[in-house]
Amino acid sequence: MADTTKKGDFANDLLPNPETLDDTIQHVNNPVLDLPNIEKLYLTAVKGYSQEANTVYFTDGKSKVEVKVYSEDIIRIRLAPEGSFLEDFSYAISFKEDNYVSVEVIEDSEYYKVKTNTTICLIRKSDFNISFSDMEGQVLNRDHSAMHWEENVDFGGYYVYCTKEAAADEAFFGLGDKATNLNLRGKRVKNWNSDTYSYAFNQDPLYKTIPFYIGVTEGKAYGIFFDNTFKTYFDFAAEHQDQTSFWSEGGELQYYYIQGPKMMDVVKRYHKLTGTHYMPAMWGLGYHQCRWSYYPENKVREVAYEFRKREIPCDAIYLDIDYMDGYRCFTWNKRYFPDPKKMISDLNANGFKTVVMIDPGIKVDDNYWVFKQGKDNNYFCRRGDDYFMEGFVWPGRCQFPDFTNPEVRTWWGTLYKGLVDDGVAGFWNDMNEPAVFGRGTFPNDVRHQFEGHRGSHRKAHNVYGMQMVRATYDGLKKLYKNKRPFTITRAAYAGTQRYSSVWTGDNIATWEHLRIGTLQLQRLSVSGLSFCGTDIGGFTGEPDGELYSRWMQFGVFSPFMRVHSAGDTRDREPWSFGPEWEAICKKFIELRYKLLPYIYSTFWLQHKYGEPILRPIAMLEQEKAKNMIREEEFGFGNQLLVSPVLHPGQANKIVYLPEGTWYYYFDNTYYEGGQEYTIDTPLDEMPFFVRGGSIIPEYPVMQFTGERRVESLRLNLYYAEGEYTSSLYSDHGETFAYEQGVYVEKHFITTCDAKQVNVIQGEDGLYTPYYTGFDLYLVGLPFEPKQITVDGNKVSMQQDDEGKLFVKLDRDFKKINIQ
Ligand code: MIG
Repeated sequence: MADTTKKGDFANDLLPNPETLDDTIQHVNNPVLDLPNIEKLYLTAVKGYSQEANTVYFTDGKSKVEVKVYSEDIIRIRLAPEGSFLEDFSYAISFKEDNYVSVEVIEDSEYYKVKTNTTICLIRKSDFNISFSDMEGQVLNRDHSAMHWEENVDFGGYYVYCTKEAAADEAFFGLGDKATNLNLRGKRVKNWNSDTYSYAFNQDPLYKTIPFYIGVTEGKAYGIFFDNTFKTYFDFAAEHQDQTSFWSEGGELQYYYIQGPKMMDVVKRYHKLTGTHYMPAMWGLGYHQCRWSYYPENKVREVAYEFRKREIPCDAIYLDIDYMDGYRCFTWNKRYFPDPKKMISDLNANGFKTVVMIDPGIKVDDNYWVFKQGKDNNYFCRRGDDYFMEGFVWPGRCQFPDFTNPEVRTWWGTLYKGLVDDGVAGFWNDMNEPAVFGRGTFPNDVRHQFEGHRGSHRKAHNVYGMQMVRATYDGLKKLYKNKRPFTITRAAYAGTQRYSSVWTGDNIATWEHLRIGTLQLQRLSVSGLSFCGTDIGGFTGEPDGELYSRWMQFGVFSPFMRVHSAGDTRDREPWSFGPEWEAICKKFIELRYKLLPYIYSTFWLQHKYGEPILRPIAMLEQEKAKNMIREEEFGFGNQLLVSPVLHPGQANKIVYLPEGTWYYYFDNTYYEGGQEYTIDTPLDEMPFFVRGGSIIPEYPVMQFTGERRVESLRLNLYYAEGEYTSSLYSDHGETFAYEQGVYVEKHFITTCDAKQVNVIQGEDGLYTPYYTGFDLYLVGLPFEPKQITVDGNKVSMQQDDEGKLFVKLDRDFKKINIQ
């Protein structure tokens, strides 16, 4: 019996009619309060402290504050208004504290100071004001007023608040999928996962809850992660120009302060806390074609056939809900798909992977095995009064698994077996905000097991989708043996990157939404969810060929690249808009395939080091105030910079290039960075630049990943004076062997001056790549190469089929000198 939430877990759970239960249930997880009748309660003067290893407790006599040093640069603050903390549990955090950090508590007349080697947390004795400074004494973040709380008369718990000072120049980034400007200054946002079909600019909340932000003031950055799963709010100098607040409708006031001063380091440290995405299989980074829905089987085969006939690369085809039998998850509609195994294996033989949809709503039907198993084992969510949580979704009347129960997750993971045996390679989890027709989501009184820390839907709502896709991922990992699953989810909470990629939900085929997409993906990337994409072309509405093609161009530089569209729209394949647009789409999808070794290497930097895949200009050059409001250009990995075209009929656009040197990808025109340029934007090009000094690996165009093996990998060296490092990552591609060190991360260090170019190769890891050599092409060399020496031997340049010169290199070359 898995039903570990019991009637009586909530104070008001005795109302007989489930339909009237909404909003009546108390939070069991808030300490019981006997609050006097006042508005807000604040911490008062500090009375003393005690220390246990890395944790220091301060008290004002009644309330307690915990200051816990996680690592040199990460300090957690917790508030217990009544003096007792809640059980320490988090779905977001995957990190155990570093135990080698030194923690020192220093007391002076004004402050207690909790000090690591990089960060000081100051607790002001007189009023419990908390601030954080670096070793030079520069305060990066300071309470405006001490932490406070308020009785919530609506539901009997607390509102917990933290109010910080906002510096006049301070910029704010993060918060997941918000459809608004990149810099959040002046905005108030709310986190409550919501199915927001055709959302608008500034609409909030959306599908995801990532209560993490980065503040940048005077060129220095820090981060705050408010790990609270209840409905949370953030106000970034909106209500008061000099204050930033975050608060929640329940749970504990608990946040992590993350020291910078580089934005990049803040994001990396946030990833240290919450994990990164596993290495995706290479095909997951290819081009994916989706539609609501491709059916019957003939339609799927026809789409696949067209791709190959037209020689437009594609790696995956998606089946939306109509492949199911009456929308029953884990079943096939046998009329549309009489022999799924055969179809999938034929698709596979042509280089197409099949990805299918799975929703959380399980049809109430005693003849349906999934429902039967869930019912017999008590796996479905119940309401405060013990009735099952029922709601209408695609299959009709449904019940919903409690994914916050580990036993339910294990069961859910096993349900994929049949589809996996049929050959399905990836799964798409939708509607997991959770979404219910009519009422939107579950009522608040629905009970959740929450890993034994039982609670209402108020507490579990924002993690429901995350736990669903976690169940999916964990199950698939077992079913695929050692092969990497592919998963994508619409709803998410902080840390979901450990289990899945994400997309931005039901956007619209408008130019405005193309722009919103560029903002959302940059934001998701600095919020831990780097493997993200939009519905290219727009989900609802009709794009014209130009919008579709410009969106495809942005798609090349979206970490996840998939076209998707709603059922009632016209065709959306790359050829659907006529030959002129088809040619542009083909050119850009081919570009994606050329860049795959670079993209894969960038993914490694994300997986291993927590580097975001998309990098706003603010992150590339945070010391320049003007960059805090730039939002159209962004880095794609370390070495590429793009600025998607966001308007119809646009003949050129102004692009800011950061300091350094840049080459326009399509004709290798050279630019000095640190200034703006007007760049022509013909329809078949877009502003796309390579950083000088880089070595960019490039594949020949293939129709799908792994179509053939590359014997000699092309490397393009873009000349720039100075020293630069580029990485190239390879591994087995499909398994988790890289976790055992079976990968190779190569480093190319280029050192160039006016007369010569040197490249030194180094590497880590145990894997031997399948390519045996490199073809090194040189871009932007300021001199005619006269002499080339590879590991002490003189070699000469060779000519390729197009007459271009390159240097043929052994894979394991150590050093090359060109002069
Ligand atoms: O109620 O499965 O965002 O991508 O095509 C709509 C049908 C349900 C919403 C998803 C969309 C998907 C659609 N789904």
